Amino acid sequence: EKCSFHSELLVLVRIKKRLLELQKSFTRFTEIVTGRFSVFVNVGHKFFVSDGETKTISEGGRICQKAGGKLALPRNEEENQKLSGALRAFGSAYMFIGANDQVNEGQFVDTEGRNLDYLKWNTGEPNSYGGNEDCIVINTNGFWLDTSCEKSFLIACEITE
Ligand SMILES: [Ca+2]
Ligand SMILES: [Ca+2]
Repeated sequence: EKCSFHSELLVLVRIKKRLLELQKSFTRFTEIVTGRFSVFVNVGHKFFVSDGETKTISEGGRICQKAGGKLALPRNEEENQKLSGALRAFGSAYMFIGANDQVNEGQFVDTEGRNLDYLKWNTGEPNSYGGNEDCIVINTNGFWLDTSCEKSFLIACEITE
């Protein structure tokens, strides 16, 4: 009798803990949806959000960091398709993604400096045109092009649940 009561109490504590976790993430995503971000695409545990504004990559990075995320970077085909879909929804041609070869020319890394396992270069890219293309944009077909980090393009952030 005593033993059974104890295990039921344990289950109750676990449910309560999970409930609090769910409430926390619900509040967080409500803030995102009702806040500045209008596009909200979910892929697994990842969310791509965008306010539809064009910015330089450094401005974009700051906005994403402030929102508790980082610049969107597709890590697989499914994420890449979702992100190019979001780009099409805005009617823009290109969107910056969170990778660059600013440290070692030709060696593209994410914002934490890690090598990329997934790449989706357009034909003839990266071509480092004019020797000044260290950032990446994705096009509406989901292909990537290296481009100048000084230009302004649509920005999306990724937030991981
Ligand atoms: Ca480059
Ligand atoms: Ca290029």
